[in-house]
Amino acid sequence: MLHNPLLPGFYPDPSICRVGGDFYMVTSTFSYFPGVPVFHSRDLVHWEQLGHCLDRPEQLPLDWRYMSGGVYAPTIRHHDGLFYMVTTNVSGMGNFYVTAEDPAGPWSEPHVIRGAEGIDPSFFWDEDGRCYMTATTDWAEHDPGVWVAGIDLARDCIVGERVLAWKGAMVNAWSPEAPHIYRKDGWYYLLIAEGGTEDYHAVTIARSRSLLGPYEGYPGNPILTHRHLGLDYPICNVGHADLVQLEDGAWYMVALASRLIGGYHKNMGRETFIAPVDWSGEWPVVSPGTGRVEWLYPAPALPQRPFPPVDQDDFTALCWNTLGTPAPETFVARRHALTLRSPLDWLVPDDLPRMPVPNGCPGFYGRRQQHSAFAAEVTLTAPESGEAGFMLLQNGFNHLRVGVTRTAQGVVARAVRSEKCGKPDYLNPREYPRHVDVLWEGAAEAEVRVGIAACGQAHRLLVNGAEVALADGSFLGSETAGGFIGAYVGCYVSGAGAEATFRDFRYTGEEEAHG
Ligand code: 6LW
Repeated sequence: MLHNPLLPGFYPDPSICRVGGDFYMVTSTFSYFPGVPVFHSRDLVHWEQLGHCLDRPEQLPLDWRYMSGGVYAPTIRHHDGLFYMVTTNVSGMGNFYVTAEDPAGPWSEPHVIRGAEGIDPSFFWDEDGRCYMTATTDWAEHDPGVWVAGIDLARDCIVGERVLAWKGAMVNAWSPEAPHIYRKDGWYYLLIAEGGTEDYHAVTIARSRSLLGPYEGYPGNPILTHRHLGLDYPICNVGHADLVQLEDGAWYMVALASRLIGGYHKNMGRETFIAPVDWSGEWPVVSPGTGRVEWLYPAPALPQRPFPPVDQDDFTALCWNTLGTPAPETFVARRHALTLRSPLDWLVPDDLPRMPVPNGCPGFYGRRQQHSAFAAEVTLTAPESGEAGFMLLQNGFNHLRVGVTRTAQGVVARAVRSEKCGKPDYLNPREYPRHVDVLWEGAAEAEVRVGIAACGQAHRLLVNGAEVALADGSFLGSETAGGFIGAYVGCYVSGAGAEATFRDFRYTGEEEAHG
């Protein structure tokens, strides 16, 4: 069966393409590094991560203090033996693309695209081999809508005028974005998202006989939305889709959606889901029979080809990320041991020293929370100075953490709840107040096992396997914390010169059965 979410955890804005019998998918990663994970499947059911498109600092300048900055929606396409990934770095170079012969990498240096505005770029090659680009208009400059134009990939620039292709199905549609173009039965189909990436999110479609339009909306729009299912429906925010056709002609759609946990809380942010599409007629019908994204679907008629499981205790595995583009001296990740050094005290309650954007990650190394019921633990050595510990981080410093420090009285372990008020995305607490509550404090040994476990919104903070504090985790939901990302569990150090070693990481998770 196809189980949703297809990619559980913070994997928003999915884009998919097929090359022969292989499927490839990418998602957005904002201020986490490496950026844009590349996934591979041979049956749409089982997925393995091959690598990242942006795994070198020079490809990905980031400002880690703005966690929902960085890399927005990517698109992956394949043409003439070359893979293309085009995206937007809103913290720096704008719209750019990278290429690779092998999707596992290495991917090229960034090609910044001159003359392209907006976000959510996508490429389309017409039958004559010419390449076109589509993206959102810059809404500060123009009416909200999506544009299309020719692109010269030899000169990395838009050629001719950017034509406003479509403004969306709804009158004064919110956030028309995520455009992709497909060629079918003599038509150019333009798929977009509108309504914004929260509760009103929807997928709509238009078509034209001419690539540059004018595009005419499908009278049956939206072709997919959950906005009419109410705020209690367990899968919400459905939108930002991409379509892929199998060799046997069947169509599927991947899209982002959020799972509600213990009420209207989206702790894991926006995840990747899949649905079958009936495009035997003029217009695609998504999830025929129900018209909404289901937890389970029959698998496509493809040989099932699973992959070996990922070693949970391997700090070099591809699921690990730093917050921001790391400076080499701030972390050393080996198979079963991780050393983190912090360039600064990034957890201070109220006064992050105003500084130029530190190029290093501030001392966080984590992986996504992927289950509504999970347990994660690691053993660490108490740092000589500063703090080291384990953290469940949403964004803007909305986090739960178990930290270890050395004091005059010896090694102290502390369970902390930090909730930021005001604009949640910026990490600089100087501008926005935050509440930091010490939930528990106690003596610890120089080597201590710390962890966080959750079942729904009941979050337990652990020291040496024992629960030392219980906290409601609903403040970690992205709808409360804000921003475009999702919760990470990870190791951290904080405090100029703080250094700690971590080993024996374990993450286990389970989901309630559906269907
Ligand atoms: C993405 C755009 C969006 O680029 O949010 O709200 C941006 N919709 O499609 C980040 O996910």
